Amino acid sequence: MLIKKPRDIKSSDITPESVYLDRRKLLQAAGLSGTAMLLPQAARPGDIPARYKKLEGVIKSHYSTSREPNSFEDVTTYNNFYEFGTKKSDPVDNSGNFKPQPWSVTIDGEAEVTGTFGLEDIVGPHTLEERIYRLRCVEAWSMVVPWIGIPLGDLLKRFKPTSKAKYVAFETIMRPGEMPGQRRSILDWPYREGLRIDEAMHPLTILATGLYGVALPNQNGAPLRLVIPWKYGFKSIKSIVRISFVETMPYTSWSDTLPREYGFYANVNPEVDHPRWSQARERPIGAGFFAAKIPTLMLNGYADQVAGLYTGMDLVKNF
Ligand SMILES: Nc1nc2c(c(=O)[nH]1)N[C@H]1C(S)=C(S)[C@@H](COP(=O)(O)O)O[C@H]1N2
Ligand SMILES: [Mo]
Repeated sequence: MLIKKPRDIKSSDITPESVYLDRRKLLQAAGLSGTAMLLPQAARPGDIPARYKKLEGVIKSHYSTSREPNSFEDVTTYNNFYEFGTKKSDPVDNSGNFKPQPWSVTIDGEAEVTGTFGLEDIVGPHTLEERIYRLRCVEAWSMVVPWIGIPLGDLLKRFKPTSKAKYVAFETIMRPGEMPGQRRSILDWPYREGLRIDEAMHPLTILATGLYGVALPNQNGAPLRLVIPWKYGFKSIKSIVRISFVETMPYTSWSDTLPREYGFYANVNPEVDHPRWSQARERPIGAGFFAAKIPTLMLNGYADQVAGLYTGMDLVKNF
């Protein structure tokens, strides 16, 4: 199907997520920077073990959904991170020896500024924001997570991409000694992902360094991972060590391994099913396995904000 430009969307098409996103505040946030206030951390459901480092100076973002976040336990014990194994419990069980510090990220390709930078140089100059986003997995489950991070676009602009930079490619660290899944050929390691540059620059796209007020647990992609709220979870690549500005559509782990099942865009779309299951509904984690599924929203509820990126594109072909 073709999706419409935001202004052509009838009120009857407007997704229920818009009810959760305060549109007036969204507009404010889109138009004005620096309007967010420093607010105290609200009390959070679930105990956060003291070993996790608290992140300071975090501001609340107007881009958050007001849906109830999943518990810290849900968010950190039900994960996909194949570097640690393919079961949902493998990442928490097998990532204890992973060392996310010290960390550096290489920025290369079509940009005026390139090089290898320490994590502080990458994230340090930016204000951390809390963004409550729902992560919708391609496997038809979802979770609401209070992420902490920076808008990816703010970071990318510092490296002055050239006019040849049409896409941004990302790579996960290769560390088979600490990542048992990498000792088996589950995927063509390292895990790689990519975005079109306009998707990467969109204000909803963030690089996360934490969740629930603390630094990212290993199983969630420490110390730096992508979160793109309108795309299936697999686009949100974890433990990033390389960001490359490239001219042509980059290799991406899932769509190049199983192109019939996973597309480059991987936009959440209830009308385009996975060849082996429906994408029309999703199971909210935490509600219990037998709880009713909820309808999946076009672009995960962010059609108003991001449909314009795909104007004129056939989203069945470009799934
Ligand atoms: N490097 C890497 N990144 C990854 C994955 C992975 O296996 N390896 N799994 C992806 C998938 S399929 C999902 S749904 C999300 C899950 O993120 P979470 O565990 O923080 O909920 O991570 C994504 N990022
Ligand atoms: Mo996923």
